Amino acid sequence: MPANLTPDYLAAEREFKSAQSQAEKVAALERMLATVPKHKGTEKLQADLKRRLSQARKESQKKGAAHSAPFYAVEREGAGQVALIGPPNAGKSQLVCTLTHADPEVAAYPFTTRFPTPGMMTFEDVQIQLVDLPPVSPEFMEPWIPQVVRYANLSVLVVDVNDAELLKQIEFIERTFESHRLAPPRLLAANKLDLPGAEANLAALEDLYAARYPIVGLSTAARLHLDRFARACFDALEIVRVYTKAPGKKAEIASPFILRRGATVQDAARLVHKDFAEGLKFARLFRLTGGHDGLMVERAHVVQDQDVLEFHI
Ligand SMILES: Nc1nc2c(ncn2[C@@H]2O[C@H](COP(=O)(O)OP(=O)(O)OP(=O)(O)O)[C@@H](O)[C@H]2O)c(=O)[nH]1
Ligand SMILES: [Mg+2]
Repeated sequence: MPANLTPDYLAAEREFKSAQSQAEKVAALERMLATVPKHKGTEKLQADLKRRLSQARKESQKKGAAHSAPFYAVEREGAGQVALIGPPNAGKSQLVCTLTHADPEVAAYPFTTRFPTPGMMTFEDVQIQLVDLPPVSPEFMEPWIPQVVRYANLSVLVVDVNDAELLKQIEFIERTFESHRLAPPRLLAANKLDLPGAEANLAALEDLYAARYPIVGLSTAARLHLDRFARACFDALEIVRVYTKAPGKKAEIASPFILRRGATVQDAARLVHKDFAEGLKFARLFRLTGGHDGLMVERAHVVQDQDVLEFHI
């Protein structure tokens, strides 16, 4: 092995070794070939890389994969980003079409979706970003999906509750998440509840998986339980809404501040205004839904969803 390989080359070689898919291997080999020092001492290595690259390209074409792995970063917007993961034809795109203004293609055949499509779903007074993704299945998975999942705040598993392959599909997706070291999905959305026999299938699914996931049965087509789905996404994000009010005034309910569950009055103050954060003595706590009227709370007090805070400095 020639001694003068560059750090760029060695990094590309490490990428090759950890490549999970054929497309990732092709991309890594391309980078290795581009970064290998070009001189007499590396001629054998260059020839070897070219041979391996053409081999890897053939393999990736066989599997219908792309030549190199494109990267799709979906910029986060709203209170949280939720990646929709599921087998082909589960209704992921239909869900995004129905709940947001986005318009990904929906079709009765599998592998319709090829690219990520974000859209904003309204839950009460917050916007949650859903990201429609191509399917995950043993036949094929776009190699960039794990990157999008890793970047999202969480993923939701969307399945067709009537699919004969349902349990295999869930197991396959769980294994895929494990092998890519992805945080497991935090919610299971069982779609197509409008079809005959779906309720019984949902009950069976709950028997098997209720201990592992919160499960929401829904029908995108019949617009059934979509509100439950939105609420479940909000809960899974583990965020809380906090409103502010000035003394003697009404609460500012137009746009809540979003905090992580477990955040304190001090964290809320920091988000609202630097002056509140620095000089905060105490806050008065109200509830948007009524109650707690003006209770005095300290900085370390943990806020609850829909708390209304009046800061005193
Ligand atoms: N009966 C019924 N059909 C549905 C429902 N939701 C989606 N579909 C149908 O299921 C098919 C697949 O829907 P898509 O939204 O394209 O599925 P997908 O999960 O995005 O599929 P891929 O992009 O291939 O992964 C379409 O024919 C939809 O009309 C539902 O709630 N009930
Ligand atoms: Mg789709």
